[in-house]
Amino acid sequence: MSRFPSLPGSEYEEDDAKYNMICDKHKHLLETLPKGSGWRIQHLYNYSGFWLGPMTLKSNLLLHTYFKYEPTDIILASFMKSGTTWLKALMFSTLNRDHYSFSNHHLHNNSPQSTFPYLDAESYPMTDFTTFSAPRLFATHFARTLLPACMSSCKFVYVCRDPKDILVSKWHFMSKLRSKDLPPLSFDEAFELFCLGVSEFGPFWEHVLSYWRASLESPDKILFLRYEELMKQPEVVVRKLADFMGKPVTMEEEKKGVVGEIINLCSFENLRNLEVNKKGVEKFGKLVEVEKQQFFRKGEIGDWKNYLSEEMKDRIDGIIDEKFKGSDSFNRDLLKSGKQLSYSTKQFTHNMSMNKIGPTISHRLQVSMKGGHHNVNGTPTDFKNFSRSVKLFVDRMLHYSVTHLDKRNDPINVFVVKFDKEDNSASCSCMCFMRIGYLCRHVFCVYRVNNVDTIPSRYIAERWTKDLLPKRIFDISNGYGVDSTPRSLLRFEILDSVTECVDALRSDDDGLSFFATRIRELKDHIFRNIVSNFNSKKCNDDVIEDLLGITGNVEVSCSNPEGIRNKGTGKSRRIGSSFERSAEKPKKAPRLYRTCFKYVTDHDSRNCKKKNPDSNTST
Ligand code: PAP
Repeated sequence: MSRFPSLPGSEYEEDDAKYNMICDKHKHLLETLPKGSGWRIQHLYNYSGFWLGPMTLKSNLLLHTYFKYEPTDIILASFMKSGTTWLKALMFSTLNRDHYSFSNHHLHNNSPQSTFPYLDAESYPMTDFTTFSAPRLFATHFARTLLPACMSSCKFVYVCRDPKDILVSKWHFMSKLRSKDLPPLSFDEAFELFCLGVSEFGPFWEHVLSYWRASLESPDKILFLRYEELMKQPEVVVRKLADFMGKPVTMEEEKKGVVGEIINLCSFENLRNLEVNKKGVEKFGKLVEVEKQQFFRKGEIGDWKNYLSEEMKDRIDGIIDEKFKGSDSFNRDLLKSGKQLSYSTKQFTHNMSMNKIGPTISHRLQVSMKGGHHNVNGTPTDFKNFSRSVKLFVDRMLHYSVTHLDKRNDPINVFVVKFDKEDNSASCSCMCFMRIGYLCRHVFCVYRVNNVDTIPSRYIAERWTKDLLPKRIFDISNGYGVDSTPRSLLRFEILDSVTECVDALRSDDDGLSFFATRIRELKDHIFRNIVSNFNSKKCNDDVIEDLLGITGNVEVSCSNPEGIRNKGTGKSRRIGSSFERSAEKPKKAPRLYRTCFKYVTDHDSRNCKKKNPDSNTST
């Protein structure tokens, strides 16, 4: 394993230290990761669920440490032998169509592989990509989950191909590159390895699904293309690519036939016959060299028929069906173009009509589901909306509007609850669970409607439950001002034990019912044998003695508490309580009566003696 020596204090010292750490990690991984048979070299290593060769594993570590992505980057992602060379040529010539004339094009003298770099072949020190102008193009065979998560803001073009053709193409390619020290790899062995998923950058299905799942998160960031679709309708795909890369084909260009020029330039026949692609080698990193002509073999759909028996075909198809079962809408449609509508597609249309979406929208959704909007003259926004709807469908999410009413039944607010019937998960637009960790009542409304009577375990906030915190926190001695008499301590101990048991058995129905039975038995026993004896012995006197600490035959007299003397007044007056004071009749404030011109509280103008001297005599 080559390490990178650096002079102490040099400006690269820190980087070199990082690189040496990567080397150590790489060495450790090679020693510890599960191994499988390689197609080109002896071993592949299973790293995070994907099979990689030792050098690609190292490139992956380097990528995570040194690659600085730009949000404008566009990445061509593919499983090996899915049409990367073709797509490289198409993407490069579509994006740079203003820079080169088609009669004297860059691709006439440079191979498609050299047009933009592979991220998987990077070695140390990594190429400086900062000089590339935006949008930068890169290619990778790494599954989406092996790329840095932050790259989710970049755009991805994912090209996929019938796995049976991939198997055949890859076997030919790898056989040519296979180390001379190893025995040749037979097609049967390659088939077996492919079916087991042991294949560079594989398993194939996990690779496809990694991008498919990412596309559900951000449908507008990943463009799915099929090799077969490209063969049948190249002009549609080129327009789609141009749109996606932010350089749509203009009317003027359409008139000039630019799309046709791009397709001809990148066609299999044209590229294969260019001198530049016939001779010489393509370098991948420092160690791998591939003859350029190896990238152009047959370029056909269905070459597998010449290699696979009926049984082999069924086995691969069965694996694909099985692996993509949970992703119905993706399913085989993405892999097989031009076939009859699959059962899942029909089911999809049916579901859409059940959801009161008419056949037109339903058809549009189908089209977008297959990765295109060309049949419906849709704009990119339409496409985005369709994809979103597809996502909703694919997610199997049911949407409920929960209306919040006031006392007069007027709506105050409407919340949208998304509910997944499969696993009873739900999310509400009020984000209550996200914010404070409790399910809101809107979700409970939906649960009630759907007869969900247990809260899914993921929503049970375990962080505050007693059994997860250190036991000593709940020790009675930590309580503030608690009664610590032996009897009280015993009572606490009993309650704690019961709570602990209930907490521990929280999600174990059998355990809970066992515990409930035992507790019931114990309770019956206590009430039958202990409490009844205890009660019969007790009389009023015992209770009084218990409460007041005196025997029942002592006379008990109670009197009101004595008043507190007012300091210094000498008067034996109790200070009234606030209640007594408020109950007292408030004294009237004296007022000046203009009739008698006195400050008085006992009369007013109606019964003033001065005004009415006889008032005393009147009744
Ligand atoms: P890679 O993964 O090594 O980069 P990749 O370019 O993805 O290889 O796939 C090579 C396949 O694409 C070959 O298929 P085959 O073995 O079945 O023939 C190759 O012939 C085919 N191919 C290359 N360029 C083109 C093209 N311009 N048009 C159609 N197919 C092409």
